[in-house]
Amino acid sequence: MIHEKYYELLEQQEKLLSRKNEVNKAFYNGIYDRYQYPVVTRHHVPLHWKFDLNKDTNPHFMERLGINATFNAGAIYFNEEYYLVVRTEGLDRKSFFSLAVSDNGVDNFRFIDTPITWDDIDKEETNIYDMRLVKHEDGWIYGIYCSEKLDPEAGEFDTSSAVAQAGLVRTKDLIDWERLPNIVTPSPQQRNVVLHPEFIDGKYGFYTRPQDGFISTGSGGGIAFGVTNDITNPTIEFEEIIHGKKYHTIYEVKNGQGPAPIKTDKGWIHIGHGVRNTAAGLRYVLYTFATSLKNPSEIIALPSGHFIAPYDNERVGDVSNVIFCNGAVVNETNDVFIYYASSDTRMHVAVTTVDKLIDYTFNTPEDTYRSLESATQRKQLVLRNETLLNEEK
Ligand code: M1P
Repeated sequence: MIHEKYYELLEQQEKLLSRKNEVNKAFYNGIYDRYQYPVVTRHHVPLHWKFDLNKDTNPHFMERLGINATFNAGAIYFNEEYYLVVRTEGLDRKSFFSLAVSDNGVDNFRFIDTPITWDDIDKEETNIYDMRLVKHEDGWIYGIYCSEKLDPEAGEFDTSSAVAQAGLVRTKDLIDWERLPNIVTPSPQQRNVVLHPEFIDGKYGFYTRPQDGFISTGSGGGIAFGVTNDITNPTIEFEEIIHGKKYHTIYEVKNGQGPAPIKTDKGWIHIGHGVRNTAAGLRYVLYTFATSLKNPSEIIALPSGHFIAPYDNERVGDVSNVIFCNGAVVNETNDVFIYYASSDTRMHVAVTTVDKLIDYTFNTPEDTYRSLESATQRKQLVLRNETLLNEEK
């Protein structure tokens, strides 16, 4: 017999799931709209994923397998619906992937089916997270995720040193997934590996993020590009850094490719994250750049500063002061839905258009890398505007 509390909680949850999400009018930058509410939180996870509904075995209706957070979702626009593959973190700290879908991309996201699983080909793999979904021109939808295990070199009493690698899966329908071998690269560790959606001279192209350590990137830390011939046994022999970390920028400590780049008439538009250190710890923000249509490893535009940074309540969570994005989709009317997580806790959406993304990426001034030059850059804007204002008087 199902516990009566289930129906009470279900009614409450339905109010959350069906709540309309409006543009947040208090925020304006002309570049994208923010929305009033997060699009997916741990409260969106179905009750029967957390509770044993049976009154005989769960008389107090306790959560048996609680959920801690829902964040860093991969995204895809598929069959005219907006799908997220959500990093869903249980109270046991293990992340797993689950599918949530909405018909408008900004509200009414619902978890469907069951948590995603596939053949367990690597018994050392402990944690899995941050999937990038890519519909490749070969016809498959690929997912690349971070596959984490205890560092085999860790000393006897070291129970926290970990190794991150790029796990690879593919699917045709988002329901059945085939696990392929991890992507092998020259770097000892990898995170933020993303498949380019098109063949590059007949090869599969990847954005990678070589790193020496699990958190500290050491001699790595930039966004790199490399190729492989065989996606079913993927080895990238050579990775070339195309956008490295740099002193006194938003990506001073490290950076990483976000979702797969978006193809436009002017170039591929990328959304990445940049990390800098502060007295309060690492700060993660998003930025954009563009690569050439002829050569997706050649940067042709790089606006200064951040594109999306933690705002209001987004600042606080399990890992505060973090905005992270590994999912963005474009629909048939060229609206761009950027799914970003705040503070490793919940998912939000920012909505813009392909035209606005191009305008922002190609027309925002570049970083001058020095304060006085930055002041001069702004002074020129002020003077041009003052001339215009005087002319219109
Ligand atoms: O906690 C912030 C982010 O840290 C890592 O990102 P990166 O590899 O760029 O440092 C990831 O663990 C990511 O999941 C997390 O959101």
